[in-house]
Amino acid sequence: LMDMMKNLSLGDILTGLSTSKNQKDMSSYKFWQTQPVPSFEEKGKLAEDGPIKIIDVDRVPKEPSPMVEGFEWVTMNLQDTAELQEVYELLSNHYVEDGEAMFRFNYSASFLNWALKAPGWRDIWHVGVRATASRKLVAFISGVPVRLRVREKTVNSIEINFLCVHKKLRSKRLAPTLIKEITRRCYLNGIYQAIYTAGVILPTPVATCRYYHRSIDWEKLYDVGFSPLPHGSTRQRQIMKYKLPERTATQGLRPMQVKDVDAVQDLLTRYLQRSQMAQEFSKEEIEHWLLHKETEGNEQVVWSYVVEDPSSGKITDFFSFYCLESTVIRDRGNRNVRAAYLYYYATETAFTGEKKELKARLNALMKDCLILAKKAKFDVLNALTLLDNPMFLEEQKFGAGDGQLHYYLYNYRTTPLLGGVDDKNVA
Ligand code: MYA
Repeated sequence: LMDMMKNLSLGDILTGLSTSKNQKDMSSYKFWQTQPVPSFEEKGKLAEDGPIKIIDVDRVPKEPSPMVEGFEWVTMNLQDTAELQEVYELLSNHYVEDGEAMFRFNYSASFLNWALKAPGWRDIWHVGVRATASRKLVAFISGVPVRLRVREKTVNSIEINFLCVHKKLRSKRLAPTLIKEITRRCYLNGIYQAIYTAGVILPTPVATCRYYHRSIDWEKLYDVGFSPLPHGSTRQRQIMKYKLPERTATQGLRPMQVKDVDAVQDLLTRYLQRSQMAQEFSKEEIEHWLLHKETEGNEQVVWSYVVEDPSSGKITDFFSFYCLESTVIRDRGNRNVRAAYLYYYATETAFTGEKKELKARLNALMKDCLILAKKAKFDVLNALTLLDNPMFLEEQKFGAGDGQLHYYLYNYRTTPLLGGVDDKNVA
């Protein structure tokens, strides 16, 4: 979801969170009403958690449904840098934009390589559509397998992402065709559930979060039209407001290394137990998702830091962020907003301290996180209203964005995890 800053208070967000205005009626979702997802009315109420439909694999088609005349299905080979580059180009020109078409996500090829080749990845879940004559890639959808815990049950699922149709082929019902094709490929391979997020309302979110933005280079964000100049403030005052110390303050803070994988897995697993829905990470996944691999041509995508207790040598905290730039559309790609997205974090204080101490610890860690993001030349740090984020968003001068991110489950029923931003509902 692409998002811009808006002057909203956390209170506004809390009250507006679960009411989605302008929601279409179920009968107008011609595609989604045919799919195993809860209707808006049902919202997963009154039923026990579990699959909506039991899939009989023998009845799943062995071949894809026919593609529109002039186009054909392909399985992308992302080991081939030329094909990775094609996916990059499709997305950089046609992927998600904000509502006013000022910015568009510019996921780097290194990012796609990271996100699409997570442990357990298979090329069959990198589905493309090419124009038969020109061979041009015009649409894409992808998935990577995840073990997802929803409340107390673990669901073997796929995380669907990067659904994209070329701008010239929009509104031709290609998106449902892509969704059906990746579903077929999952069913044939023993995966019957999926998780995905979107900025649009579909039947039916299990949770909804809002983006918050913490300016690091306010002047640049203002110049490209990302941040407003609040009424009554001045440029100078805004710059001062977001000034950060030169150096981090937490004792024992250092970049995460391979040797920390076990400790971070243990800490994060315990920390995520506090949320109703979260991924379950293997050691291999912790290493993949949190540690940058120095290889030729691979730009850094993820930054992770741990706090090692100087006396015991124990890892007591960690935090991470990843890089996702956005193109400033009116600049014809000359300028980017270089955004860091707050990713996973955890702290022992959640288990040992009072809420007050947890809040203080998180604020200290996030302040250091901002300092490190600034050092890595980011313009802004983005975070969602999930985990314990509401405990530090305001104190660390994050401002509310104007969009929401909705979380969906496919072929799985559970009562909504909605309920307010300090519910720590999703992770
Ligand atoms: S979210 C990011 C989505 N991508 C973008 O926003 C990029 C820019 N936009 C585009 O490329 C196109 O506009 C897209 C739609 C491709 C989004 N998720 O082909 P159409 C429904 C699901 O005529 P187009 C992400 O990647 C819409 O309500 N459905 O429309 C997660 C309508 O259905 P209905 C969506 O504009 C994706 C139908 O599509 C979305 O040309 C998770 C219209 O189709 C959306 N974001 O193309 C996918 N947007 O008639 C689901 C619109 O019912 C995965 N629609 O209203 C499900 C699990 C599958 C695996 C299961 C395994 C077990």
